[in-house]
Amino acid sequence: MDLSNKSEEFLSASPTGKVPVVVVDGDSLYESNVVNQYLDEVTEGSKLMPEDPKSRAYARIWMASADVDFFPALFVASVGRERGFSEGRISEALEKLQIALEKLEERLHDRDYLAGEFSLADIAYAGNFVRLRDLERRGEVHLKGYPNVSAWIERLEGRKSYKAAV
Ligand SMILES: N[C@@H](CCC(=O)N[C@@H](CS)C(=O)NCC(=O)O)C(=O)O
Repeated sequence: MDLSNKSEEFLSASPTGKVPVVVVDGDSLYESNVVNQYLDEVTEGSKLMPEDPKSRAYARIWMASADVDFFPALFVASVGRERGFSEGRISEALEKLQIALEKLEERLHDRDYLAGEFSLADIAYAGNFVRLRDLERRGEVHLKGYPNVSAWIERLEGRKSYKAAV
């Protein structure tokens, strides 16, 4: 999908004009965390949401935070210059990204994955690790300052499914 040149077919399927969107029997499902949960529910095999209700609630809390805190800040910080955003907006996004990384650092100090076991919560972040690594290469984010986050990123990047998807 060329997002700078959206087709009519795509626009009629995606109510927000954004990806991802999945059309099921003519109905559009959108919002990546919602789509991921739907796919997890309708496919066979090991499940990607925890069984325990409290762990599942935490998975949802971190999925929401990926959507509201992490992704918007990372997005503006990573593409801001090429899109002509103001320096003020970009530095505000970098500050918000640091706050999101600090929250992740704290969460991961005594667990390998955000909801304890590997889940859709981790996947909600992993989809943007490529952008985060870009910012690191550009010297705008210093992941070494977040050792728990760094180890978690490497753990996720090392998974066969991550390598196949990215
Ligand atoms: N909260 C939404 C965010 C979707 C989103 O922002 N998608 C971006 C790509 S990462 C997009 O389609 N941008 C195109 C546009 O805004 O025109 C989700 O998780 O699905």
